[in-house]
Amino acid sequence: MSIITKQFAVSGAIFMLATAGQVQASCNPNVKPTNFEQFKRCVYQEPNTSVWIVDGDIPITTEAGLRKFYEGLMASPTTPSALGSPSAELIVNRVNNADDVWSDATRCSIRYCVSQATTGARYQEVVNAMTAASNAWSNHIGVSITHVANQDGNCTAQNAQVVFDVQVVNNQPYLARAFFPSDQRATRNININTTSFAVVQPPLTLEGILRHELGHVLGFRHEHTRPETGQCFENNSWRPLTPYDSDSVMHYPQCGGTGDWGFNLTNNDIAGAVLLYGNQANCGSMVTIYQDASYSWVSKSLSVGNYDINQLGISNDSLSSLKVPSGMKVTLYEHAGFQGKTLVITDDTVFVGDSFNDKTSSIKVESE
Ligand SMILES: [Ca+2]
Ligand SMILES: [Ca+2]
Ligand SMILES: [Zn+2]
Repeated sequence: MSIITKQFAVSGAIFMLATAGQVQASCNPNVKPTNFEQFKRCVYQEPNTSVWIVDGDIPITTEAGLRKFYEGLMASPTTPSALGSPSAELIVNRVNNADDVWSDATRCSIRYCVSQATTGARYQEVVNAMTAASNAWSNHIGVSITHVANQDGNCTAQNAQVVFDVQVVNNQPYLARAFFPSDQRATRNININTTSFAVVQPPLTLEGILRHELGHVLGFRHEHTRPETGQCFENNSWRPLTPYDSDSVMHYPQCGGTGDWGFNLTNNDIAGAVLLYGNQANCGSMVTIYQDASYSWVSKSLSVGNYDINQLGISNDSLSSLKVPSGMKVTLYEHAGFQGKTLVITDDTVFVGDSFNDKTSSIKVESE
C-alpha cells in the first residue's frame, strides 16, 4: 500500500503512481499522460531492483509488462454488470486468462525468510507481524505461509530455499510492497519501508499492512479497482469472487473504502479466498490441541504453520494433550514468540507430562 495524499486520492489511479521527487524530473504529475513514454516517466522505479511500482505497491519487472499495464489503465472501466443488485467482489489477479494463484504443490508450503541483515533491530517485530498476518489468512483457507527461520541469515532475493523474502527498505514511496504468485523469484519480495515503523499508528499497524500485502501474495487485487468505487481504477485483469466489499482488506480506505486503516479480513475476503484455495483443512492433515488430558475440553485444529500466543485457539498455558497425524511434527514452546523450553511431539499424546503441562505459549506445526 502506499501513503497517498488527499490530492492523489481524488485524482485517480494515474496520480497514485507518482510521488514528488521520486520519479524522473521530466514527469509532470499534474498532467494525465497521453502516451506510454510520458506515463513511464511518472512511474516510480525502485533503485535497488529497477522494478516499477504501480497501484501503490505492485511491482512490474519488464517494460513490456509496464506497457501492458498502461494499456489496461487507458481502457475504460467496465460498467457495473448488475446495477442495483449486489455485484461480484474479492478479486483475483488474471494472467493469460487464468487465475494467478499458487499451485496445489506450493500453496501449503509458501516458505519465506526474514532478512536479519535489513531488519536489524526490527527483526523480531517483523517476524512477529509476519507470523500474525500469515495466520490471519492460513487459519481460514487452504494455504500455509511458513517462516523458515534458518534462512534468515542468508535471506536475499536469490535464496532458492524459500518462495519469497522479507526485507526492510528505505526512502520508498510506499509503506510496503509485495508481488503476485506469477512473479519470478527475484521479484518475490515483501519490502517494508521504514515509514511503516515511523508513521504508523493504530488502527494502522505493521501487522495490518502485511495482511494486505499477503493478500497480493495470494493473488488478490485491490478491491478498489472495481467499477463500483468510481475511483482508483487500475485495470480489468481480474475476476470477481464475492460481492463488492468496501471494507475488504484489499481496499485502500482513501479510494472510497468504508474500512478503517486496520486492514482486517472481512467475511467476504475469507469466502472469496476459500473459493480459490479451499478451507483450512485443504492443506492436508491437521494437528488438534486440547486444553485437558485425554483429548478433552476446548480444542483447536491447526494446519502447518506457526502459532504465537494469540493464535493458539485455546488459552495460554492450558495445553495438556494433542493428536498428531503421522508425517507431522509439533514443537511446543514454553513462552510466546517461540521462546523458552521446547517439546517436540510426532505422535498422539494423551498427556504432555508434568514438565510441560499447562505451559505452552506458542506452537510450530510442520510436515516432516
Ligand atoms: Ca490443561
Ligand atoms: Ca507459558
Ligand atoms: Zn496493495
